[in-house]
Amino acid sequence: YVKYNWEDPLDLESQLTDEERIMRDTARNYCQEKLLPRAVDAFRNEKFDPEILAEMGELGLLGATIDGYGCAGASSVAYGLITREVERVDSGYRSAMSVISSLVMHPIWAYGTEEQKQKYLPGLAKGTTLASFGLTEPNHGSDPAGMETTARKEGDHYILNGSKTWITLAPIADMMLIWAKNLDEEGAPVRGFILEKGTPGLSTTKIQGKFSLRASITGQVMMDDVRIPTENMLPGAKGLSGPFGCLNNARFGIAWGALGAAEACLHAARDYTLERKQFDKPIAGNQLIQKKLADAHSEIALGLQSCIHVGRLKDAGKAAPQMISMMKRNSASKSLQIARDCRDMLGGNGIVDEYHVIRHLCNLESVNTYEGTSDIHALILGKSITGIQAFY
Ligand code: TGC
Ligand code: FAD
Repeated sequence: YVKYNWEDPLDLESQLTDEERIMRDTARNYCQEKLLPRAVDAFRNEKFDPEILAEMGELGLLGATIDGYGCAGASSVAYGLITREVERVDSGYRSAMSVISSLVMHPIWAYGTEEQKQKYLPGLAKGTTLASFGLTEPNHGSDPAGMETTARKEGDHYILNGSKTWITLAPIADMMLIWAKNLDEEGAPVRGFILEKGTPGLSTTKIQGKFSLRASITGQVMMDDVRIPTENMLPGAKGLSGPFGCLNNARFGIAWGALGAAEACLHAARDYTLERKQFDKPIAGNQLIQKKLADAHSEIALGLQSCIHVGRLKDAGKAAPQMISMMKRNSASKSLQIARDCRDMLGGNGIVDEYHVIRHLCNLESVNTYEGTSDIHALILGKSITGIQAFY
């Protein structure tokens, strides 16, 4: 037998390519040296520093799976490893990079014209163009099919009307990918439209009072007769499969990322319980503590192993969206439970931000909700198991 390595229990390391290891190490060094020192202040004071995206862009961490246009052309597993490192520091930073990489760059690359790719992808890859993805509306979160935002054609322009809410980066975005029903096509299918900051009729507000993802700015978007050139529509996406196709990538990244946050909590709890003495011995020497550590350690290892498996299938064109629903749901809900258990092991100190665990716990509440709530992903799986849809 080989010696057991508690920090890499199922030997993930040996399953990575050299290129993936290099990208992971680049991301880890950056995140630990440059991001971690800013995280507590950013969360405490609700500060999002846009410079972070430019720094990530410089290291090739944005749109990493795209080939060309200034992007790294890396594997899905490399993308997952990056999100794991970023979220090990803070889910809010991972959220910003997920939105840019999976929810804006991916659809432009997958559904856009060559002109749209040339115009937008290089700036997004550098992190000098900030962008948002607008699907959710005040009356339609889990059921985007009911969206009320519309586009209608007038000459060589589309006119957009409606509103979006809970949109990551919206108040500081230079451009937005807005999903709207196109009234000029039969059945008014959902289409993706690129809106640029400063277009008359387009406005944003910041959502105040968040107790979660405070290091990431979130906003509302209002569209009142926003006129955009017809060439700003993405021609390759028609219907909800367009935004859901982007969500497959973002949810895959979240599945890895949430486990990164859980790992940070586990490491903090291990360090703390080895150090902290009660009843004349380290609390890590108690069975109840060791069970909590063992449960967290096992769930993280099993979760990461599933993520790498689905990542390999994804790159081979053999992944079903339901696999990604399973991964996103499992990682988010298990990581949330792990964060709660780790917070408990830190006692009173567990609620203080300098120990980081409470920040991860608060963030993971959002991670469990956005990109499809835990229960919505259960219903996606339930539909596949039974053949019966239970959404309505
Ligand atoms: P349904 O009738 O099942 O499907 C409509 C059309 O979409 C296709 N489709 C997919 N295509 C690709 N990938 C997937 N995962 C797909 N799921 C469905 C489907 O084949 C169909 O295509 P077509 O051509 O036949 O029309 O859709 P439904 O209206 O019954 O809805 C089902 C439901 C509830 C599962 C879905 O609406 C859903 O996933 N709801 C959750 C909403 C959500 O995830 N919103 C995310 C907003 S973005 C965000 O949260 C960003 S957070 C910031 C960050 O990431 O950090
Ligand atoms: P609802 O859909 O109203 O759900 C409320 C509750 O009802 C949940 O528990 C849900 O599981 C349950 N529920 C709903 N329908 C059913 C059903 N049929 N059966 C059983 N239970 C059901 N969206 C974007 O488009 N872009 C973004 O960048 C973005 N960023 C976000 C950032 C943050 C910090 C947050 C919190 C959200 C963000 N979102 C974004 C929105 C996010 O995707 C939605 O919040 C999420 O999809 C849930 O929608 P909702 O909040 O309207 O909740």
